[in-house]
Amino acid sequence: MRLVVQVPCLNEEETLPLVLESIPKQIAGIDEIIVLIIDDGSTDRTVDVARAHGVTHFVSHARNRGLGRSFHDGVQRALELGADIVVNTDGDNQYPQERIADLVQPIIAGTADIVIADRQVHLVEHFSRIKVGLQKLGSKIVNLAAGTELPDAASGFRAYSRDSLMLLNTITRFSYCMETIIQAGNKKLKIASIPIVTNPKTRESRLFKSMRQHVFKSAGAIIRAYIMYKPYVIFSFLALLFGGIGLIPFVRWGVLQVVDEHPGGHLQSLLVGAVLLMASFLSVIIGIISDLIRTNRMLIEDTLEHTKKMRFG
Ligand SMILES: Nc1nc2c(ncn2[C@@H]2O[C@H](COP(=O)(O)OP(=O)(O)O)[C@@H](O)[C@H]2O)c(=O)[nH]1
Ligand SMILES: [Mg+2]
Repeated sequence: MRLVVQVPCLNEEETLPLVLESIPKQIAGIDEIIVLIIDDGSTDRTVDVARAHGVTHFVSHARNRGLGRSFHDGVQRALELGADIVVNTDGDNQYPQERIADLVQPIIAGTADIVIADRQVHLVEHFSRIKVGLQKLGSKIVNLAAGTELPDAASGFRAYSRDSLMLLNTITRFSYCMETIIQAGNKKLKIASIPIVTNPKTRESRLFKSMRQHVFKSAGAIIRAYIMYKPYVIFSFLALLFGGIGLIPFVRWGVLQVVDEHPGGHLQSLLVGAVLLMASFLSVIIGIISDLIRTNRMLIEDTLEHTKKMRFG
């Protein structure tokens, strides 16, 4: 079995040595461990530091392309290198690389396709109460969309089997974390979770400038993934909402036509009701169209899977 440990890096010269030193040199059940650095347009000595620590495999972006793209490109290279398992960890030494052996264990044993390290956010010292609450809420929504029961959806410390990587196609630039779970859940891959304790914080997150930005971006990613896999949920909700509210002024108008001494009035109710019912009708139509597009996407993904299998053997 060949394991590729990939580390996406944007200017990580300071912490990368800690990461590289803590990646195990040997793991039971694994014949070869390859470290792959994805240099996402670093302007510091990240690449030199990695070379000095014996890294020979690199994916290089001349310009910063973001974490989502870095993950994607890393996975392609890892598959080219013949990886049976790919582990992703961060360059800021946030995650305990010593635990990689435990992370890959369920995949070696064949009991999981993807293993996600649970940071146990309530134990992380520098996480505020609000941040812990938001992380848990985010995980709940992702679980709902994916049909999974994972405690920590935003964790980037994960192991993927080769087969699961053939099936996953991430497209959002910013956050592949939640997207991979929703895709994997909908494709009925088995996702396991193991508890870990994160290392002390080495620096501020560079992915998110503020908590508000984090919440908005995550919400956007979740809604998008939801629409992609379960469009009928969103659009039937909208159709029922508009329809329900629209019926009220409509019925009111109808009743008033019967009981009023001077029928023919109350056109405002009729107008508001008609507009809302039209919105409801449109939601149904858009729901049908997005469901058709979803079927199309499934076919394309099928083809993509075959192409990947042909390309990577
Ligand atoms: N912020 C940021 N990180 C990147 C980018 N490309 C790759 N990375 C790497 O992604 C990992 C996670 O970034 P980090 O700032 O620690 O975000 P956190 O997950 O919120 O702690 C680190 O290893 C970065 O070096 C990028 O464009 N922006
Ligand atoms: Mg970090």
